[in-house]
Amino acid sequence: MSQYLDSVMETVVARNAGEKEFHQAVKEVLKTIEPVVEKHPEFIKEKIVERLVEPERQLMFRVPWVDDKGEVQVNRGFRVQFNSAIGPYKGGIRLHPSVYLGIIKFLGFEQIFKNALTTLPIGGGKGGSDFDPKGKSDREVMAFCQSFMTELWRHIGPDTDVPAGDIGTGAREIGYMFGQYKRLSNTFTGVLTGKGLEWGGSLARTEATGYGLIYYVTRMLQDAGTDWNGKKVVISGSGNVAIYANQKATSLGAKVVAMSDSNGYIVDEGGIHLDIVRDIKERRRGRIKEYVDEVKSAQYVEGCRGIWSIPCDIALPCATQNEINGDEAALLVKNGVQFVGEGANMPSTLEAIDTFQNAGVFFGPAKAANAGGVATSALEMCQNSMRYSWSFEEVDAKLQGIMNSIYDQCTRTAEAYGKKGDLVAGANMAGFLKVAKAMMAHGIC
Ligand code: NDP
Ligand code: 2IT
Repeated sequence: MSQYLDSVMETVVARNAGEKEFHQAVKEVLKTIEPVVEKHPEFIKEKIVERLVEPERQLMFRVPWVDDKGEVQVNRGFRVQFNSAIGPYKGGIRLHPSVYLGIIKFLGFEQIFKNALTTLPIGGGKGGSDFDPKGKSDREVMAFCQSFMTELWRHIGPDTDVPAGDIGTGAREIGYMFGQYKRLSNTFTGVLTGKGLEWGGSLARTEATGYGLIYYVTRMLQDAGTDWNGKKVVISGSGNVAIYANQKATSLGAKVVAMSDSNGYIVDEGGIHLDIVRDIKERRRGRIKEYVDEVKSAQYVEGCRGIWSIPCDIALPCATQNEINGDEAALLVKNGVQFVGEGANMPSTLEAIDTFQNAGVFFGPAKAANAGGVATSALEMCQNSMRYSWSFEEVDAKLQGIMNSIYDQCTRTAEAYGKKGDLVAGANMAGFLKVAKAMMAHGIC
């Protein structure tokens, strides 16, 4: 890193004390954009990087609600409106007990560059709460979502900030939040994405992140002269991203042998039966270990991190941040992994990324590889504005076109700045360039 970028990093750490995930996300970007910054001294003069690492607005608020025992619960809500240089703030809402400001800021920061790569006009933002939907009744989830939106609604809008799903926020939560927004604002607008198909949602949004990941990795495979056929794949997580990544990879001839949740992982060497996983996860809201009750030949192992000890050709981390550390990356390499595609946000630590890249593993970074979800959210916004809807095939074809374009941007930008084959640098530099140019055009703001 140049002395200049080093000093920006030092300021970020000092100003955002204790927010280690945010520091990591910023460092990953600053480590790779030096060639672009060198070529554009005007970015330094106008303090583009210093402005980019500072959110435009950060909201933190109280979310009180009443549980089924009649007790009052108090959670904390967040929305970080990070950057609106190329469009309204756009990004999901994470509901997980680990959520604090540092997590929402890392996600919001990543979202800026990811959204820029989609080619669509969306800025970067992220929200969430330390509320845990697991084990809560539908009524409790509704009470929380209504209270959360009772504060949030005044800060968002279809041309201002458009939230969506993320960990713990699926169709049910988006429904309750949308209902409350509609009631408070007395408007029916596309203020959230990931909506139900009956009330403004887009076909293929549910599948989009997982499918998009597979479309992106398909290009990586093609560049290496191969394809999915017969490849052994390990996918962490068993939520929205993991399920549809499995579905698409399997349809292209891959064999997915392992999936996980936060408690442990299942191994089914014959190939995981996705219908059983979907029944457990989507319909029963159960745990992945229930899989072995139905498939006797499969194995369940307690503890989610062991999943990276399973030999595979392709690893797709689709659960959460920092789920692969340097040692786990080294183990994957030792066992022969050739491709890694990040479905989750920042699933690999900085050491893990270095380990993969130094070993010659073809590595697809989250900002590019998982951008299909938010891209299809932007297609949902587009359909809402037109008061129209496209067929599944139309949306899926647009998604494929977008993932191809993202892959091309990553490879071309990497090559143009002397980093041929480095998709991490390519994604960061391409996303940064687009946002930086828009910020330059807008003057100091
Ligand atoms: P879901 O809530 O549907 O699923 C999350 C999965 O990851 C579950 O299997 C969950 O297990 C597991 N998980 C969550 N937190 C942890 C943890 N701390 N340790 C271990 N496992 C964990 O979320 P999504 O599938 O939507 O999101 C998965 C990842 O993909 C996240 O990083 C998200 O930010 C990212 N992403 C999501 C997009 C989307 O459109 N949904 C778009 C782009 C990125 P358990 O059930 O035990 O909690
Ligand atoms: O991390 C992400 O890109 C998402 N959770 C999806 C955001 C969106 O607005 O669809």
